[in-house]
Amino acid sequence: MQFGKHFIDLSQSHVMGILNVTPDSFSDGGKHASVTQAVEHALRMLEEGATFIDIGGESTRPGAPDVSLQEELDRTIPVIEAVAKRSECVISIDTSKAEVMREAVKAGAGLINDVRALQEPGALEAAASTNVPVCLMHMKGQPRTMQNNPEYNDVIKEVGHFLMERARACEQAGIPQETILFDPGYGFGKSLEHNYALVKHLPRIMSLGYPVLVGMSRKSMIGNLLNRKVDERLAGSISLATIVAQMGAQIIRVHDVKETADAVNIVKMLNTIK
Ligand code: 9MG
Repeated sequence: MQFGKHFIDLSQSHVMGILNVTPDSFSDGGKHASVTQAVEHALRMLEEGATFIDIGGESTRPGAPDVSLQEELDRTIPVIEAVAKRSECVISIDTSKAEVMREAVKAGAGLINDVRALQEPGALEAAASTNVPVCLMHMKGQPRTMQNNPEYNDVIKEVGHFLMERARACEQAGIPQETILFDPGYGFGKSLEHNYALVKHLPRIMSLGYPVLVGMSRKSMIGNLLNRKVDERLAGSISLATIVAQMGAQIIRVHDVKETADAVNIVKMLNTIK
């Protein structure tokens, strides 16, 4: 798939490193200091084996405060410009705002990652105008309330229907089918059982014909099952990354790039053995 100026072979799994540029992510030693630290973190993740760096300025955790357009631009654009200048990776912009999509692609982003699947005003049109691929994620409800007893009759079917509907909306807006990725949205309006059903049946989502991006790194679906705090979820995160890599997931979005890249490389080796 072509991501801006970079072609990436999606016949194998790739690691996407998470770069949150929210105020709590880096030191508050001034704007320049935090851009420098963010870029250093991105470069480290690339050395460790990431193909993609996902840059986001709005936290989607339940209860996180809304961020204004200007604030999100101020947080993300200088970092995208600096990472684009210093590396040859695919930069992904994690946003739901049309204007951030446009400015991020101008600054060097090659993928739009939208947890709201381009449902915000102007997002479809903005994404179409950029000519870069889009990742459509399933979320039931809104971040603030999505974990209040989410219910489904058939979670796999419902997630699949939603993603196919959004793909149709994209195509009607002029986004080519071959530039769309799907994401089941682990942890976004799902119980523990819903999340693990979506792991077990990820091949059914993949059979819809779109490459998939998955994000489970350090999430509550690991912490709640294993009774682990956020900083104790590495083993669970790697286990899940290994399972979805073996299933053929194309992009795995993670905090711990080095360890995940090792796991993905072991899966790749096994898949070369006859
Ligand atoms: C921004 N963000 C947080 N979690 C995510 C996930 O699971 N998938 C995608 N695509 N983006 C996510």
